[in-house]
Amino acid sequence: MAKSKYEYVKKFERNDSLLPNTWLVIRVDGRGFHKFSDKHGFVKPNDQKALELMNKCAENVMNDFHDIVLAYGQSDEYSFVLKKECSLYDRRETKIVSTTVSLFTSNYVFNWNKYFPDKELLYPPSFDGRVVQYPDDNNLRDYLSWRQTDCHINNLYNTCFWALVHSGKTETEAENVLRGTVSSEKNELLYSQFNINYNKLPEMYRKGSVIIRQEAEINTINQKGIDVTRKKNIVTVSHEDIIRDEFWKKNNSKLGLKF
Ligand code: DGT
Ligand code: MG
Ligand code: MG
Ligand code: MG
Ligand code: MG
Repeated sequence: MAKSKYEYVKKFERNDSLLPNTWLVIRVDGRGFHKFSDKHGFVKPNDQKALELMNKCAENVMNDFHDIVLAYGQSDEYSFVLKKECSLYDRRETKIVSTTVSLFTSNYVFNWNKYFPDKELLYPPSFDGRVVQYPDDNNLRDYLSWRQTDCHINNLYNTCFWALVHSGKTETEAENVLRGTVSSEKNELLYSQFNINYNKLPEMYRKGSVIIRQEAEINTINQKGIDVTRKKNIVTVSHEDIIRDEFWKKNNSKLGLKF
């Protein structure tokens, strides 16, 4: 086809190819979820259903984008790790980030009613997205450790904060009690004042959610109508510790890592 005289406008597009042979980490994060969680009456500090909805969105993103080898989520955020050799959209940054964010967001809205059948979605939620490139395996692992540590620090603080508030303290008083305290003091406060053993709280709250593909045996019917068992990689959510070696030793070969 002959080119139109308008064709030249394409030359204004920027080349935004990401570096080859680097891990790509896309992080999506709820926009203004402080307000969103308040308006929708999320349980404080952790709303089981809201977190399960986030996990569902991430599972569906992974089922659509096969280059994602691992996802980690906590609070209103999810990180997706794309394998080094990923050639999705010729590694064009805006394509990769924008499709991930929009697929995550549409899933959030699409699945809302399944998780909150009695709660109307009051306004359309949105998520932001970014991509970070990690050439080095250790940096990738440290990135994931950073997010899981963030989950732990925030959850310990928030658990104390809301226990204090629910016991009658004002938010300012609760902040004053917690100011300058270290982890062990927060654990002690929960135990002595509220009889809460922090380590017994649900793992999803303390550690966030990790999604990888696990081999599973699936029973299906083949084209001849015969029952057969097939091995299939299924995206699986767990709440494991991804800071310690154990997780990596177990999953290294699957993920193409060597820790
Ligand atoms: P942003 O990301 O800069 O647009 O602003 P926010 O408001 O989304 O702030 P962010 O992402 O730093 O913090 C997440 C907020 O979402 C935080 O205020 C707590 C809230 N949130 C996340 N998960 C839950 C939950 O399960 N229950 C409740 N009540 N709140 C949650
Ligand atoms: Mg923020
Ligand atoms: Mg947010
Ligand atoms: Mg956040
Ligand atoms: Mg098109």
